[in-house]
Amino acid sequence: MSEWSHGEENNFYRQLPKVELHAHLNGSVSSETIDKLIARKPHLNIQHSMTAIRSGQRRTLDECFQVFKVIHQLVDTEEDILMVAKDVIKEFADDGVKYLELRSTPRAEPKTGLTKKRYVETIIGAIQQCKQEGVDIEVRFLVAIDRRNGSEVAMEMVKLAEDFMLSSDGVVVGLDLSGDPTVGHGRDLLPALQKAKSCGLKLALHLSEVSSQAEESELLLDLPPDRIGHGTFLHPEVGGTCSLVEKVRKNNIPLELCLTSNVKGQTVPSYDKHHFLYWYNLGHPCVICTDDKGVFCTDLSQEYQLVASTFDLSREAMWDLSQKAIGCSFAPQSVKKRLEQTWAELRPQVL
Ligand code: 6MZ
Repeated sequence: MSEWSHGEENNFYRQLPKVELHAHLNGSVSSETIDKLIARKPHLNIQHSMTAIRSGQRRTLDECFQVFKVIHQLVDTEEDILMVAKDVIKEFADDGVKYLELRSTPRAEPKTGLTKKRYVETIIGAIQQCKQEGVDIEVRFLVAIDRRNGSEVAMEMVKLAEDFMLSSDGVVVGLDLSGDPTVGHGRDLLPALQKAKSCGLKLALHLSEVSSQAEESELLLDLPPDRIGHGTFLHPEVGGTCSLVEKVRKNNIPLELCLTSNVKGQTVPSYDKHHFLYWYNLGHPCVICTDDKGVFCTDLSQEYQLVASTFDLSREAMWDLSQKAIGCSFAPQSVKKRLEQTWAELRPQVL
């Protein structure tokens, strides 16, 4: 048990400098921003209960994907995306996040004239505006492939990401593979992912988020990806295999772990059963992330605090986790070096 009061603990995790590597833009929209979106589109009749899963509530993963569809109805113009992206970036900065990798699925909305290219340009614009306004955070962007959309769209996203990697001043650094894990098969997306890798895009892939994905994970781990989202069912204790674990360990592929999301989405039965412990005990790189801070009503400080209290980890161990996340990011060496300096300057004498 911690000898600190709840308030002191809270403060420590807010002030802890943090790295967020797994945040879906439309899943990260706060209730304050949802209010502004609802005010812009009252005719949709959308209420907060439809866009967020509150404390103590649980949903099936399928129901979580319905929530994203509701949010997508609210975010369908350039103005919406700009506002949402700026608000999300500022909220992460307010929570002590010093480096953020945002990911989002480019969407075309014929009704409003939005194109996939403008979608990405608008997010890059939001990142640049935050920088100009002096928001204390470094932000990079991953173009997301929704597995539901199949191989052709996946290839289109790779092309889009490649173009932006060359033209965005280093803001676009890679690709995310996400979406409903029960839909489609990674085998069909391999050519697109291989192409992405060969042109220098980093790959952060959702793997084994549900138990039926072992065969797909075997295949995709041979790429190999640069990071793994969730990886809930990779290890043998939950129906994965030693071969999967070996592949992850051999290439030292960091895992992005999102406790609240996994428990609220019911892919993990309770916090103490979270696979964080399995990988942490192996000394494997684990990065604590939020996934969808708006939908799951959390923030990164809360996730750190949750890991510390669930697994009884010291402040020193938690500081170490946050610092090691720098090395798992897709930032260039110069940025990593600067972040290391920030961590060194902010480290309290006594933890
Ligand atoms: C898989 C997820 C996800 O892209 O519109 N997404 N994919 N597993 C999850 N676990 C809960 N959470 C979010 O943000 C919303 C989209 O991110 C993906 C889904 O494709 C969702 O539609 P963007 O910004």
